[in-house]
Amino acid sequence: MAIETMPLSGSIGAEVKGVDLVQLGDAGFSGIHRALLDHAVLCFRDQELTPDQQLAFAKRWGDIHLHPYLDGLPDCPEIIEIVKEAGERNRFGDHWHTDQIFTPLPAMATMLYAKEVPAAGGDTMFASLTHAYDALSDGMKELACRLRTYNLYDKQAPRSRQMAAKIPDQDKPAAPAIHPLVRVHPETGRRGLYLNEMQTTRRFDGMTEEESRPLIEYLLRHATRPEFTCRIRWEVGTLAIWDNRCLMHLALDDYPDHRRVMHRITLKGDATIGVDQTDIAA
Ligand SMILES: O=C(O)CCC(=O)C(=O)O
Ligand SMILES: [Fe+2]
Repeated sequence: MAIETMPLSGSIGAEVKGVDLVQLGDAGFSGIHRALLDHAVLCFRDQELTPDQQLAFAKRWGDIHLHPYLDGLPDCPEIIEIVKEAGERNRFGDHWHTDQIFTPLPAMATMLYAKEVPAAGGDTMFASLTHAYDALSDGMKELACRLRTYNLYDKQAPRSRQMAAKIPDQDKPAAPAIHPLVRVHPETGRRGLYLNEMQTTRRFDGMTEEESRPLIEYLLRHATRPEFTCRIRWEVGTLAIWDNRCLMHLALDDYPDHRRVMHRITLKGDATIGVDQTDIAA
């Protein structure tokens, strides 16, 4: 079923019009699924969802991914409540990243539902890793296709009081995850860069941090060029879903005096697939 979408920028993102996620039929859902593959991030305005209804919508996409290090709501553990109080910094997701790259099976998609937002500020930004890959030179594409990243969650990173309290075993070290630097999207077949800022993507596999830093920093600068991005301005009742397999995102920390509360669900993903080494120049 064709659904009505309004693009958020020239590269990625769309607002979906006229959909009530509680009433959505199967044809409507498959239109939304198609739209996510086309736009990488979708938002829906004015949704009224209880935690159970948000969870029911999430389950239409597949199994729920439980965060390895963060606790969920006591009566709905699949939902993580992201809270920033007035007077605190927002530290959750305040750097360019794709969710759970630090696990062997990173989340396929993330869904955020806005419960309480400032009148202005607290937007989320997105950057297309597919467009970023496509815009590289052939030489850089070939090099990138041969590299793998070493990713590690930083349990000690600065966090707001509420978010730090959701990490139970802060002293137990996290396990690293290795992924291809160029990931093939399992549904579209398109290639994209796949990395986070260096607080998670520490280095290339088999190289030192010092050796890796110049190229990681270049690729991040390249991938976050304004023309590869879009931005969601939240209202209470906005629900967004994004595809972690082909974009990065960043939560803006520009509303120091306000509270913001979001309900977040992540969806299970597959093992990452790199470019077949015999196929690199394709
Ligand atoms: O709060 C936000 O806007 C996004 C936070 C984030 O990075 C996430 O939910 O994965
Ligand atoms: Fe995130």
